[in-house]
Amino acid sequence: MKVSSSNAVRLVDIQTEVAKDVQVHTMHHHDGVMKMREHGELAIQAGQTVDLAPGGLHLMLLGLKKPLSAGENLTMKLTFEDAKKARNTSVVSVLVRPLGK
Ligand SMILES: [Cu+2]
Repeated sequence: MKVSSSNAVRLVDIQTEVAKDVQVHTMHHHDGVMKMREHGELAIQAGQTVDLAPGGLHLMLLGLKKPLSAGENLTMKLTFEDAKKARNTSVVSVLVRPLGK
């Protein structure tokens, strides 16, 4: 999934019906092993496109309410906030991809 914005915004909230929580994660190498950790709020600069995908920055669903299969599409509600604290919500359809692929 690619997220872009014409003005500088922060991704402050992500919601989906199928999970209790959604976090932005980042992958990093540690002693030759790929690990991930929570990235925290995602900041997008004006005109920047951020690519969210396995192997890099990705969205991680926590506390799944039902099993998901790869290839399935999920609806997510993303809330962005700009420097003036104005909020903007967009609903996106996201493709489920297998972990670690
Ligand atoms: Cu993750």
